[in-house]
Amino acid sequence: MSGGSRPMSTEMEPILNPTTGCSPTSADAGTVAGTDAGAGSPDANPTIEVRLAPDFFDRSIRADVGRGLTSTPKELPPKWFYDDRGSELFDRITRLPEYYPTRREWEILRREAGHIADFGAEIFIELGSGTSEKTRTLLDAMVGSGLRTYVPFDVSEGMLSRQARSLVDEYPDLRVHAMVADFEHHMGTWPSGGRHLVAFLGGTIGNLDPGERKEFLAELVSHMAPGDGLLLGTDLIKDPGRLVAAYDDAEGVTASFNLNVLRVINRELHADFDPDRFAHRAHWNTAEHRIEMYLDSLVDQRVTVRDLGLEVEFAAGEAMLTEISTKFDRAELSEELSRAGLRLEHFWTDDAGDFALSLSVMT
Ligand code: SAH
Ligand code: AVI
Repeated sequence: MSGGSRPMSTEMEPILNPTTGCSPTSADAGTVAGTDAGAGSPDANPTIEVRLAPDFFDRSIRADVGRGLTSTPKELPPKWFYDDRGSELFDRITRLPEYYPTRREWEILRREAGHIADFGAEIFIELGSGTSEKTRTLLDAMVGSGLRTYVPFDVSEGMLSRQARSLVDEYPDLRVHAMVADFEHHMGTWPSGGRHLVAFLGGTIGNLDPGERKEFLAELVSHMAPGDGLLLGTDLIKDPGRLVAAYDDAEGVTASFNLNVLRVINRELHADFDPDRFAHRAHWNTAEHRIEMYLDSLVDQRVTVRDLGLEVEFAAGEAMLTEISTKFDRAELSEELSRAGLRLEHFWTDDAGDFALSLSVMT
């Protein structure tokens, strides 16, 4: 492994738990914390539980890239955007004038934090937590309403452990149990012992296709108890011009974010992608109501992925799909949730009606 910026960094070696093959570790000096996150007073340090097997990234990036580059049309899954550089670029995207979702969701969170705190969660899990920046608005309200444990859950270990460390300083009365894990594989491995609220913010559910969303919700619900809640951020269908601009900003930050996936593959699999020979493109697919991000090959070219023993031909103009970002309306969302066994209780939007935050409860 070369650079220190892959999603799971090597700064902190996981300590394997021999019974599970997983790795509960503490952020300081790698001692085993093994605390019961549901009881007792909070620790001075966060628990950082590494659920990913040590070869997780090697195995899954190989499988994903091998499959994606040999399919027609070619595609890559968005999970590989988020090495340290990708996470930083995403953070810059959230501040761009064209990228409204983060600001809009934050507006709703500020307005509804009291309502959400009234739900009375004792354990609050956030899937794909990233910087947990917006979440602090909720934590401020929830700590006074019985919240005992916050579980940020993300594949990006570097970002997650930095955030977990500052969260324990900011919220001394809260237990922080961070999980380095994949929501497509490790759902339900979080602490038990109280009412759960699972948050999935930012519209990340829209990065899954309909089949993946169905599987994701079914798996999630199978780990929830009646009365547990799902707090879900979803971007809404709107004028395609605004949507395309949000994914193709004037400064080119989204283009760098998209092209970064080629750098990740070059580093991790010894490939020789030349990012200057690809162009970022955002397309609104009306039928599927989603933005599709592509990398278009600018020339006829051959790319070698040494670790996979793979040579891949790209024709000039050939498009490779790197991300979908689905946009919803209330009726469709409510239907999808209800098919999964979740009853929509609240559907809040920002004043402009751009973004929705919903609270649904397992029946
Ligand atoms: N929730 C934050 C961050 C969204 S960016 C916000 O609203 O701003 C998407 C986040 O999901 C990234 O931090 C990325 O590392 C994480 N992520 C992507 N795929 C994941 C997966 N399969 N399992 C866990 N986390 C994932
Ligand atoms: C993380 N996810 C919700 C973002 C989105 O809007 O689909 C990722 C992103 N891709 C380009 N810009 C932002």
